[in-house]
Amino acid sequence: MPKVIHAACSHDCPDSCGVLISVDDLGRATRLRGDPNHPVTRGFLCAKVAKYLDRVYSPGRVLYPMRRTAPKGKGVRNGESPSEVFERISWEDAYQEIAKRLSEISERFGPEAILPYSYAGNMGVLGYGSMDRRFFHRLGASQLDRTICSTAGGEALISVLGRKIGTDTELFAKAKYIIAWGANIHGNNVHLWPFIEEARRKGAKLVVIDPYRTRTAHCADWYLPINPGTDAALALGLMHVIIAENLHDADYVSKYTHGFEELAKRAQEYPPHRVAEWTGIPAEDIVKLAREYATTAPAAIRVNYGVQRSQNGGTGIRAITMLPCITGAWKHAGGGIQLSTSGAFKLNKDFLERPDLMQRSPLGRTARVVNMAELGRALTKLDHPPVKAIFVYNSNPAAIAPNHNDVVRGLCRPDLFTVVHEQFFSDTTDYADIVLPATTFFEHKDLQNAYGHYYLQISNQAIAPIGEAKSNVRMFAELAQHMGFDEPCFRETVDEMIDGALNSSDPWLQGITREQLERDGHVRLKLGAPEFVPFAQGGFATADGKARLYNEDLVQLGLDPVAKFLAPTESRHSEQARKYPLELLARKADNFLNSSFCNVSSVQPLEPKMNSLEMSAVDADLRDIGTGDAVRIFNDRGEVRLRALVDGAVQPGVVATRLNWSKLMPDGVGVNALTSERLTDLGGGPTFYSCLVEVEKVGD
Ligand SMILES: Nc1nc2c(c(=O)[nH]1)N[C@H]1C(S)=C(S)[C@@H](COP(=O)(O)OP(=O)(O)OC[C@H]3O[C@@H](n4cnc5c(=O)[nH]c(N)nc54)[C@H](O)[C@@H]3O)O[C@H]1N2
Ligand SMILES: Nc1nc2c(c(=O)[nH]1)N[C@H]1C(S)=C(S)[C@@H](COP(=O)(O)OP(=O)(O)OC[C@H]3O[C@@H](n4cnc5c(=O)[nH]c(N)nc54)[C@H](O)[C@@H]3O)O[C@H]1N2
Ligand code: SF4
Ligand SMILES: [Mo]
Repeated sequence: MPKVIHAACSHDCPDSCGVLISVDDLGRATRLRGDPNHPVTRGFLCAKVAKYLDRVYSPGRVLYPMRRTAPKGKGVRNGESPSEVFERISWEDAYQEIAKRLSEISERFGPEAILPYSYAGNMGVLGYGSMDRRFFHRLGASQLDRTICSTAGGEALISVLGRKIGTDTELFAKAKYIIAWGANIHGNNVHLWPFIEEARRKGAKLVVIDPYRTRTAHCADWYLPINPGTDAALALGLMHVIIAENLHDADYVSKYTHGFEELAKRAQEYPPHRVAEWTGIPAEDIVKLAREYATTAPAAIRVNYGVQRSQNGGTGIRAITMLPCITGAWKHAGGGIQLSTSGAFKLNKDFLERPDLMQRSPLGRTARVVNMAELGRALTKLDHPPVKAIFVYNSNPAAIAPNHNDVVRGLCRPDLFTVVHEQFFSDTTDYADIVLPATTFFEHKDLQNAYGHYYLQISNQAIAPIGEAKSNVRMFAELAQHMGFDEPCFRETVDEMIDGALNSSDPWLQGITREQLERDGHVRLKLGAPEFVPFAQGGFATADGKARLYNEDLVQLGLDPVAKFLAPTESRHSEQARKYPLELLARKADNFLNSSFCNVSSVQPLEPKMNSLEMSAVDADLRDIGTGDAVRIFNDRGEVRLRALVDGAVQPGVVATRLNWSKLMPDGVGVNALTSERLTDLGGGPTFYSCLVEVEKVGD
C-alpha cells in the first residue's frame, strides 16, 4: 500500500497548493495530486506541477557537490552529464573549501565582500529565509535587499492600507464586479479562477486591464488593453469620473480615509480625454468603467504584480489601491482589493533570521545593503569592498536578473568565488566554482505560508533526498559548523525552527501549533469572523486607522504625497522612443515559473510560443516582418534573436516575449539582455516592463 504524504508546493506562486504525494514501499514517489481538502486550492494542481515527478526524478538533477574544472562560462547542457565541466567532490571537501575561501576573503577584504544571493525558488518559511540568514548575519556579509519581485507593489499597498493584506480569495465568489488588473490569473494564479467563475455564474462581470491579451483576457467580459506603465493615469482618471459624478462613498471616505481633498484636487487633472491619450483606452470606456465599478457591489480588484514592474509602478499600485477606499467597496464581503496576503503571516522573523547576530562596526553600522535588482552593477562596479564571493541559492540570476550582459560579465570575473546551491545545472551554475545539490519540496520538511490566501500549511518530507542533496537549512547549518560558528541556533532541528516561527505575538497566529498543522495539513489564520472583510469599518493598519490617500512619508522619498502619473523613462511617451520605439513586455511563461521548469522536457511542449516575439500586424508590416521570420530585438544593452509571431496578443507599439533559461534560447541569450537595472519609484524594484527596443528582420 502506498503511503500518502501531505506536502505544500513551495514554488514562488500565490497559490501555495496543498499537495498529496503517494510513496511506494521502496520509498519512491509514484503520484501527486492536489489536496481536495484545501479550501482554496481544492484538489487540483497547475499543469507544470502536475508533472512534478518528472522534475524530482529528472536526469538533470545536481546529485553531488561538484568543483569546476572547465573555464567559467562553460556550462552543462540541459540533461547532459556534468563531467566535462565539474568534478565530483565530497560534502566534506566542499564545506572545507567554501569555509576556507570565505574566511580568506573576509580577512582580506572584510566580510561585506561576500554577497548572498537568493530569492523565492523555495518559498517555504524555513527554506526561503532562516538558517541562511543566520549564517550570513553571523558572517557579517553584505545584506541583500530582496527587491526582485514585489517590493514596489508591497510598499505601495502599505503606503495606503498599512499592511500587505487584502480581499479574501474565497470571497471573490461573492463579487458582482471583478477587475483583473495586470493579473495573469489563468497563468500565474490559477486557483483564483474557480472563485471568479462562481461569481460569474451568479452574474458578475469580469474586466481585464493588461497590455497583453492573456488567456484571462480572452475569457473576460470586457478586455481593456492599456499602454504599459500608464496605470496610475487610468486609476486617477477613474477617480476623476467617480468624484465628479459623486459616485464615491462620502460617509466611508470621511470616516476612514485621510487626504481625500488633496486626492480629489489631483484627480481633477485627469479628465478622461487626457487619460485616453496616455493609456490608449478610449475616454468613453474610462467613463463607463468608472461608473460600473463605482455603482456595482461587491466590486473586487485583483491587482497583481504586472503593474509594479514598470518604472512608476509603485505609484500605479498606490492609485489603484485607493479606488476601493473612495468607493467604500471594502464594506462588502467580496469587495476591496487583493495584491498579496503575505502580510497576514507575521511569523517570528527575528527568531528565524537572527539579525542580532549581525556584526556591527564600532559606530553601530550594520553590513551594507545590496539591491538584488542591481546585480550587474554590484558585480562590475561596486567597490569598498568589491564583491569577491557570491553565494547563490533559491535563485537563478543568470536568467532572471535584469541587464543580463552585465550580470554575466560580473559572473565571469576570475577573481569572483561563486557557490551555487541548486537542484539543476541552471544558467547560474555555468559560472559556479562550486555547485551544491539541493532538495525539492518532496525531500525536506517545512512550514508554508502564502501570498494568495490565508492558510498556513505543513509540508512533510515524502522521500529521501535524491543523490546527496541537502536542504537549505541543513546545508547552512553544516557550513556554519565548518566556519566555527558555535551559537546554539546553528544546531536547531527543523521542528524546533517551525515551533519558533509559530511563536509569534500576532493575534492571527494565536493557538496555531505544529502538532495541529501536522494533523490537519492546513490551518486558517485566526482572522476572527468566518468571513474576513478587512477595513469594512476602517481599521486600516496606519497610525490613525485611516487609509492614506495622502501620505506625507513619501515626501522624504522624493515622491508626491498624492498619487501622480509620470511616464516611464523608457516608454512611448519618452525621448528614447525615437531610437527604440517599441515597448517590450519581457513576461513570464504561463507554464514555467520564472526560470524554473524551463528545462523539464515534459513541460516544455506546454509553451509553444517560447521562442517567439509577439508583434502587432502594424509593427510587423512596418518592418516587413511576417510570422515565422527570424528577428533581432535590440537596444543599447543587448540583443536577442527570436521568431516573429503576429497573433493579435499585443497592440501597436508593444511587443512581448517570455522568460526562459538563457542557454535554452537560440543564441544562448535570454530576454533580460534587454531589460535595465533602472529601479521603480517605490521599493527599489526592477523595471522589467519598462523596456524600449527596436526589432528588425534578419536572415535565417
Ligand atoms: N505559470 C506561472 N506562474 C507564476 C509565475 C510564472 O513565472 N509562471 N511567476 C510567479 C511569480 S514570481 C509572481 S511574482 C507571480 C506574478 O504574477 P502576475 O502578477 O500575474 O505577474 P506578471 O505575469 O509579471 O504580470 C501580470 C500581467 O501584467 C501585465 N502587465 C505588464 N505590464 C503592465 C502594465 O504596465 N500595466 C498593466 N495593467 N499590466 C501590465 C502582463 O502582461 C501580465 O499579463 O506569478 C507567480 N506565478
Ligand atoms: N524578464 C523578466 N525577468 C524576471 C521576471 C519577469 O517577469 N520577467 N520576474 C521576476 C520575478 S517576479 C521573480 S520572483 C524573479 C524570480 O527569480 P528566481 O527567484 O531566481 O526564480 P527562478 O527562476 O524560479 O529560480 C529559482 C531557482 O531556485 C532553485 N531552487 C528551488 N528550490 C530550491 C531550494 O530549496 N534550494 C535551493 N538552493 N535552490 C532551490 C530552482 O531550481 C531555480 O533554479 O525573476 C524575476 N525576473
Ligand atoms: S506552482 Fe502554484 S499553482 Fe502550481 S502547484 Fe505550485 S502553488 Fe499550485
Ligand atoms: Mo515574483
